[in-house]
Amino acid sequence: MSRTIIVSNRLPTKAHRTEEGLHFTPSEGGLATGLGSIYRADGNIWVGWPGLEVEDPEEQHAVTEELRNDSMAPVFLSQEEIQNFYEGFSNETLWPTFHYFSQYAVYEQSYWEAYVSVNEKFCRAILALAGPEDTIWVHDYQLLLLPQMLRQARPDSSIGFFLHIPFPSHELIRVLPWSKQLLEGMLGADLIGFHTYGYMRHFLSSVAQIIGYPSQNGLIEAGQRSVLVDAFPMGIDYDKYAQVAESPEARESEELYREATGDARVILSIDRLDYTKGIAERLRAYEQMLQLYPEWRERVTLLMLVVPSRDQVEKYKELKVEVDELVGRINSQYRTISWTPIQYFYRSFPLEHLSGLYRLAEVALVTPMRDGMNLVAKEFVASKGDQAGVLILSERAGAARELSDAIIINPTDTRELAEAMHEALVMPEDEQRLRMSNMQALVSQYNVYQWVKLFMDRLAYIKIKQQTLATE
Ligand code: GDG
Repeated sequence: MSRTIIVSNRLPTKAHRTEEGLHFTPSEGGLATGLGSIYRADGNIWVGWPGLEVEDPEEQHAVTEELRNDSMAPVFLSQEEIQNFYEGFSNETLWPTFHYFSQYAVYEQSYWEAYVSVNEKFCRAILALAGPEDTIWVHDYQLLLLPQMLRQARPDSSIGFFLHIPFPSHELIRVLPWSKQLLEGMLGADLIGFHTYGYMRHFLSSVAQIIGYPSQNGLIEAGQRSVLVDAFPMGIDYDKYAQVAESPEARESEELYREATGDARVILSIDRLDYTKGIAERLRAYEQMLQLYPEWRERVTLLMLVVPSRDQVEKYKELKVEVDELVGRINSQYRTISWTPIQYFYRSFPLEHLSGLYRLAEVALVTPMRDGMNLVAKEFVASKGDQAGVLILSERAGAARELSDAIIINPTDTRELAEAMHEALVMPEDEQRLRMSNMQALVSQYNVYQWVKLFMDRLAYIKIKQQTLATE
């Protein structure tokens, strides 16, 4: 029987060590939801790191047993691997490079070696579980070498790869000392998916210029094999977000925050702490809006939720300080006895609270410098029901390719962003509803289940196509 093996750096469940022993909490991430229906089906399995350092073989055994009951298999990483492979090569080399922040990238041989060896570790774990008939779907930038490693061991297996972050221009890729190995690693897959056609074109041009493989209509002639490249914009579980938004818990939390913000109109901003998300630039634009349009002072509040992330990496520590200072300065400069310009939270919220905030906000600011897709934009749209609301969206988020009814801005242009906030606040309700319902139609149709289906169908298609090409 053929099965599907999903592989990602993190499992959709996180293990925690407490005084009472090990605890497991499920992740509510989009990927976990979208693939939930697949990996829990007969015999399928999800392979990844459980998010905790576990060295003791007995404890490893306990974790493995616990996860097995939920169709998951752990790959354990040592402290050194977490530092060099995950925080190092993945988050200090690849992440900045792929998001056009090359100036932040660290080129460190020991990081690279750890990256190779952890990809090999994943490969061994998969080979121990998967048979030649099984379909393997590898996810994201932490595992770029894995498709080729798997291919060498299993020449005929069906292997898919999806990149969740942007794929940049080949001018950035060629700066990486290991660019050729990374591209060859990806080319081990039969199907390589990106969020947008733009990323796909950059990848094809990198492969042509750096490796010399030509392509036609997304089909690369990679030596003896053909590899298909295509765009699959990831969606969300639309119905889940729409339903949670109607729940009593979400309404209650909306009321709670409304009491705190009083009569002020609410602009919402939600991101992981990351320099790619444009958080500092957004704060400067908000300040500019208060200067350009003083009539909004005391009448608008920026509700900014920043979720802690990668706090061991230097650049993230620096960004935290910058954001804290900016919020402090703007609040102290403009606040009055009865009004705080920015309500800033540095923590993560339960889904129902997030949903309450999506309901409350009249404007959502999604203004990353670069973002593979950005699911917050889509979740805001899904949570609005028949309410009005305006999305301000960066042209450099993958989501902008689909959500053309948002106000699309250049996130480095603080003046344009300040003007967009004003435009959103005065937009007539009819226009808001029209734009919102257009976006809702799109986000509900191209949901995460559709995304999984399209990818899997395309993977099946290329396997058949390869056979016909081989017999021609
Ligand atoms: C990567 C790519 C691409 C946020 N705060 C809380 C919370 N969240 C949830 C959101 C959303 C998710 O986290 C963030 O997803 P994004 O897509 O916005 O961004 P990344 O984490 O950077 O994801 C990105 C994505 O992969 C998928 O391919 O879109 O471009 O960078 O779902 O709702 N969830 C809860 N509490 C919070 O406080 N429960």
